[in-house]
Amino acid sequence: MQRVVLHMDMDYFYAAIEERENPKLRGKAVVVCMLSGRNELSGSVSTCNYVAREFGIRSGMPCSRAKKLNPEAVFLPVRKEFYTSVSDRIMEILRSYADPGENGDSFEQISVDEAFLEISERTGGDFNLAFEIGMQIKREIKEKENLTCSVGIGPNKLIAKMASSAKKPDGMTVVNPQDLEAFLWPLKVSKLWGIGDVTARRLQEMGIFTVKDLAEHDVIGLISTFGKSRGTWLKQAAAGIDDSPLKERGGSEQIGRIATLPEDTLDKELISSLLERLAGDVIEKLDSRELSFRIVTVTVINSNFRMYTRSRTLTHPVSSKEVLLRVAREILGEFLSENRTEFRRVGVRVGGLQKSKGQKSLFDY
Ligand code: DCP
Ligand code: MG
Ligand code: MG
Repeated sequence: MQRVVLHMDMDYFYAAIEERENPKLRGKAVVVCMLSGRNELSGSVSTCNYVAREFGIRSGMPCSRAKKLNPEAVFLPVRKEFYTSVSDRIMEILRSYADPGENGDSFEQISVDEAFLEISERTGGDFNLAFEIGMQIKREIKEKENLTCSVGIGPNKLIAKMASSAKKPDGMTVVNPQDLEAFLWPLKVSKLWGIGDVTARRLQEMGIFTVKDLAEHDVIGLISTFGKSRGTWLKQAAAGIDDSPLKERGGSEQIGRIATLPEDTLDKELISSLLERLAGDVIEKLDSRELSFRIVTVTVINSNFRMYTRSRTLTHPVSSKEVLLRVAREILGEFLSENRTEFRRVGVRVGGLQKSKGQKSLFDY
């Protein structure tokens, strides 16, 4: 069956959320800044809306430079947690459009605002149906979150990813297998997903400027410059070939809290009560995002500032404070039995996060 992959990327994501939250910002240049805290505008630009982009403002540039480019722009500080909660809801919407896929191989979130969906089964390889699914996704995100996104559809991840950035904002680009070359070949090699500045420069030195140039280049020449695997990859990518599967991310994100004890101590009760408070905070955060955890990690820093960390992995994801506390106390007990130096700080964090399905504790199983 013909494979169909969809890639979605939100438009000017952080700035779009800020615009949505404050309609007075509409029409103005909005710049979201990662402030370093030293002084006003000492950080870098996280992102900006399309009005700001017309002034040449871009992600990554110093905020002070952005201010020079457009003194009238509205500068806002990053609210990462808030954006992440919006992102989580969008990802849930997207996930519902992906093939059923059992092994986490039909949905892959690759950043806070983008994801791949395998839709080969749902569409039966039909790109017109894929287009309809893309439109539905855009409609649902618009309705539920009042935000726009751009969608790319292609026979693999490489093409889907490049298609979604072909038309932005609020774009939709479908690249049929038979249109592959027409889509890819006129592009500059630097536009090929996976080619960075260094590779692009080296290719240019070899006289390779467009993807077509790359596709027509002798593979042996590429291999001798870039090595076997990279050389073959370049040749294949230029032909629009990519067999890589989707991989559900194992939730590398962690949520944790750490705090200093009222005094350096080895008193189990004292340490436990702080641990309980921290665990409560962690659970609150998890609840607000409807997440369960599978990994519990406890960290202690003793009065000599040595740090000890130990984790436990549960058999099922849970969201219960009781379970978190029980496991955290167990680890703490081990640390206490092995250590004679007083503890100064303790922390608890959870990982292996995923959306809760309602279960509250291990005992529900
Ligand atoms: N981001 C960041 N720092 C960067 C790049 C991005 O903090 N150097 C954050 C802010 C973006 C979000 O990640 O809103 C998503 O990144 P994108 O590259 O998808 O950029 P945008 O969504 O902002 O804009 P576009 O419409 O081009 O996708
Ligand atoms: Mg984006
Ligand atoms: Mg993105």
